Amino acid sequence: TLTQAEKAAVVAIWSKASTQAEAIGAESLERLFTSYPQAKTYFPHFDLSQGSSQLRAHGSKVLNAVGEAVKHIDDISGALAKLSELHAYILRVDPVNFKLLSHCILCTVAARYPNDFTPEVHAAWDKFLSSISSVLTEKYR
Ligand code: ZNH
Repeated sequence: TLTQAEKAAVVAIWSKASTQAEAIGAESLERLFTSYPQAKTYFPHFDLSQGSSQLRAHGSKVLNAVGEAVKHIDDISGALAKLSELHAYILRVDPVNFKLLSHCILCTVAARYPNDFTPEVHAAWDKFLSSISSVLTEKYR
């Protein structure tokens, strides 16, 4: 679980990033599909070219879910319960991909807010994104 200081670091960056949710989400997905093309196999029905409307719409959904987790930082598993079921029972995304996407979100946020992205903030976001990934993969069997 996150310490008070880590929670504060996550909330502080989110207060800036939330206004850019769609752009950050789309860029994170672009980084994911460019660096790890195997992740594209989950989106055969999407136009994944850079800046496509589907990429932006999906990026926005993913980052808004991250925002829900920030809002309910003391109950991430409650906040994302429905999404957890979707990913475990219906989408069946290989859990490896959650680490890759988390890494891409981290890079995107770091690139946008370089001055805010201290080692402590980096560590806090890394831990926070890991918690989200754990929640989204906890119902797998
Ligand atoms: Zn996921 C979907 C979130 C990861 C794949 N997602 C989704 C959604 C959301 C999310 C919000 C929407 C839902 C509805 O609509 O209801 N994810 C998320 C998050 C994360 C994720 C937060 C982390 C961080 N995913 C992921 C991964 C993958 C995925 C890693 C792979 C690679 N998702 C997915 C898919 C889908 C989703 C495929 C479906 C899409 C469509 O639309 O079709």
